[in-house]
Amino acid sequence: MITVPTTPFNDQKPGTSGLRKKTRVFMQPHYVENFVQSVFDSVREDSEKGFENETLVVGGDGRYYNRAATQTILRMAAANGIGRVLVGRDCLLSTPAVSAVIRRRGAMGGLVLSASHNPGGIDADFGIKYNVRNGGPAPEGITGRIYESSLKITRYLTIEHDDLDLSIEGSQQLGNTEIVVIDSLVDYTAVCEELFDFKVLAELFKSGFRMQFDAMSAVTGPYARHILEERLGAAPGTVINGEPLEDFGGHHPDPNLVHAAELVAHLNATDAPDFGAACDGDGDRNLIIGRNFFVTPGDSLAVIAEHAQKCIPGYAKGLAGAARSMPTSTAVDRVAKELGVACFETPTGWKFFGNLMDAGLCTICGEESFGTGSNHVREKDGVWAVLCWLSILAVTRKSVSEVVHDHWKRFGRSYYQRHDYEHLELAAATQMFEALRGKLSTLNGMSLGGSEVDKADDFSYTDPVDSSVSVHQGLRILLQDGSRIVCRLSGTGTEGATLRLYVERYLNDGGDSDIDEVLTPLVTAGRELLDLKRWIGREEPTIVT
Ligand code: VG1
Ligand code: CO
Repeated sequence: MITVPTTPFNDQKPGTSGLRKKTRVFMQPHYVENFVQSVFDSVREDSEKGFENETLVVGGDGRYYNRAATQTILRMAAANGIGRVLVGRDCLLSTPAVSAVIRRRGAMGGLVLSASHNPGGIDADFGIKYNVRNGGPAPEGITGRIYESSLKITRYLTIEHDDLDLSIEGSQQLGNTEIVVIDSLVDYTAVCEELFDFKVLAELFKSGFRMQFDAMSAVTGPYARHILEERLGAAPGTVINGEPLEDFGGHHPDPNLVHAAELVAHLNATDAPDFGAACDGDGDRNLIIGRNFFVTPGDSLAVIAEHAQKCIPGYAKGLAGAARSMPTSTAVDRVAKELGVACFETPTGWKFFGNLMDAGLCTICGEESFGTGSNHVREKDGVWAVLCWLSILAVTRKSVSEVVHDHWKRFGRSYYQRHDYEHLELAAATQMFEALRGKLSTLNGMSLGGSEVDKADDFSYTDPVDSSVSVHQGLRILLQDGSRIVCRLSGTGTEGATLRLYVERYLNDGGDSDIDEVLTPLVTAGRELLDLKRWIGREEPTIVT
């Protein structure tokens, strides 16, 4: 074992989902080591059994630097006396698969190497996230401790050893630590099989149903090929961009209408398949589309909650509750109400759902950012969402568009959009945001976007399970007609700042109004409230989802 002296970096504070930086930042000497040692130092005290009796899971989305960082982590795990490390073959594990492995193998936690939907490459982004014993992202208490540790670090522990061959499954020794290279697909597939009726889904494909799945040259390629094509009998070629590449083919592995353009074009073509889906870099996000039809993440969550009990065996007993992040549309709230269960509103980021699920308060949850999931793991899960939709389509024998239209007829529709303003100068964005925060208390009663302000606040959340409080989780302006304008600064970017402006208006109109017409008054009001022109010199967003 070698003790390497080091000095702190002052920027290792995990954001919405782990530590994300430019790849070159991670490539600086000691950078990965400092962060990983800070994780080990912070969680050592939580281990009653002692590290030597614990298992750690390591895997990532295959982006540039994934392999090098994995080797560094393995040497450090050995030096820190961790008993066993399970690592995905070729260092690959999707985020939901890491969660599944942690839970099924009783691991103390896992390190996920990914910057999710951010582009990959030496000049793009990298990230590391620590997940805890329940399989979910470390809650704020722990990420806070990791950050504190990183500010005080003076040394890290490693051993001298050549890189291991991680391309073949099996066990090898690294110092006193057992390193087990595992099949990346097995645990995850087993979890899916427990929830879904593979026979019913296979019959759907047998009946001539066609789909296209875009893995965006990221980690879900092998998972989707195995489950959809090999297990469920979808036609070969159903999965496109199925090879995980270090730079995701130069694209953003972000499953939305802009970045999944190839898939969208297929679904809008004359010979379009019945169903289209895509997942992000690390496999936790999903895009769901039908022929010429986009399902918003908020509607997708609501539709899955509506149909889960009837269409998916894993939820045959019904839902214990639902949850969504604050900016996510309220569509799922109406379903929960109809089902007679609670719906929780949490801050942005999956780590807030973990306690609710562990306490049995919620079964299905989601975010507007193309994330949906359930208590089968403790991460959002892209392939799971696809299997949910396949199950709904198999049982109802309706098209994607019909399923959503039926939902709107029954529950009404939350017209919803998120406008992102990317690449902002950090200081200007922060000042703009603070200026709006300062104004919130004066907005009550003001007429805005065709209604009146009912309540304007800076969202704060008290966890119903452990009573921990998270403040400053986004500004929200609630109008009397139920519409909302929400805004927050992104916590996953690696450069400058990104402002997110979310607008929602609920109408019980069958769902066929023009979305731009419905939402424009709210968008305009939001832009004026933020005084965008003054602070950032433009009003048009970089991307609308
Ligand atoms: C974004 C999304 C948030 C999501 C997070 C991580 O965070 O808005 O809903 O949980 O990304 O997703 P932010 O702070 O940039 O708005 V992933 O797929 O990057 O792990
Ligand atoms: Co992701």
